[in-house]
Amino acid sequence: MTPRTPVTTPAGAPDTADTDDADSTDGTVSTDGTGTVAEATTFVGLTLDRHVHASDRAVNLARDVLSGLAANPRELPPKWFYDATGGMLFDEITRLPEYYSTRRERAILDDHASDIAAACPADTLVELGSGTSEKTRLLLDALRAAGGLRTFVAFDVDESTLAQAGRSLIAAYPNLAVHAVVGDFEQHLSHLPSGGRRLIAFLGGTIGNMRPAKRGEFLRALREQCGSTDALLLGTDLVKDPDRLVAAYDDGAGVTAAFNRNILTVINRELGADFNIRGFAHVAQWNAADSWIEMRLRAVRDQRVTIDSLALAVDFQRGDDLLTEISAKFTRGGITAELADAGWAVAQQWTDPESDFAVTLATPSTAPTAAPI
Ligand code: AVJ
Repeated sequence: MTPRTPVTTPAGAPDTADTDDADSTDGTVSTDGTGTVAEATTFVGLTLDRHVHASDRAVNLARDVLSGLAANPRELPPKWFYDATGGMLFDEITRLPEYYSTRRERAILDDHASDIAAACPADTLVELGSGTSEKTRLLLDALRAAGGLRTFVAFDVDESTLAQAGRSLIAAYPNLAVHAVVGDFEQHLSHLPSGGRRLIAFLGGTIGNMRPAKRGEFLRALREQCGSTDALLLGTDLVKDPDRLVAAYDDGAGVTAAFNRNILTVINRELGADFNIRGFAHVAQWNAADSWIEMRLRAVRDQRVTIDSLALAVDFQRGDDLLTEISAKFTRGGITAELADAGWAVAQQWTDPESDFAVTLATPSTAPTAAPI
């Protein structure tokens, strides 16, 4: 069973609770300090579930770094960008002139949140990879206006981001139960709180960080978790002029470069490595064949990196690449086809006037299509 930590925050009051060591490992439900057992589904205020603990994090990072550096080509999963600094750098990216996608998606949600709420008047909004939950408010407002909103489930790998977002949300929505779940959406989907009618939002284009086979697996797993009245709201970046795409991932101010290199800082700190971040250049390229942007770190000189926790030394020759992220770009038809393959029927699809970004609302189709053999 999963440790569950009700954070003792009266609705609407400023939250001073410390969530750091508040979880119990025996799986019991803690009390809220008044002697009342807090139920995740009814507790108004902030509840936190941890599926990833600080100790798992080190183990998972070690495993990913070990296999990623042994692979050819070398590769690291982009989820490791997002420590507190990485989250701040990503926030900064969303405000860059070159990085259009956050603004485009927000414009779509601004225009269509009420259509979304009308099509799926959910009592629970679930946001996967919620980050700072900023755009979420547009959806929360629309669902609240539609009448039945009770619970917001924020699902993210980074606990500090979640706790912060959760606190500001309960202050803004005093009658909302905010359920923060620390987890990895590639592993812990089956732990999503169930019950009621759920709108599951996966925004920002984050699905583009997965390769097509992974996306299929993910969408099928999500479909299996969903009942007939649940719906998926999926944000995807669209194919466009490669120059604009590359600029969005290689901005003039160098924020994306700092974001990219931050993955090395995370590994240095958490695995006792000695990456010299100035030894790696930021590279962003459009891969037309696979329809994705690739972000790489390229060794600017020959160098040896040691990783104490792994008892590992890794040699880089000048020009060697480390792939840190793919960010796939879609077509409207491609999105519909991938969803259909995974058992989802598109109910509605919206784009901004420039067709830079798409937001798709999909519902479970009668039966998920079998995975290809
Ligand atoms: C948060 C995954 C949607 O792929 O555009 C931004 C991350 N990487 N700049 C994206 C990112 C470089 C972003 N997502």
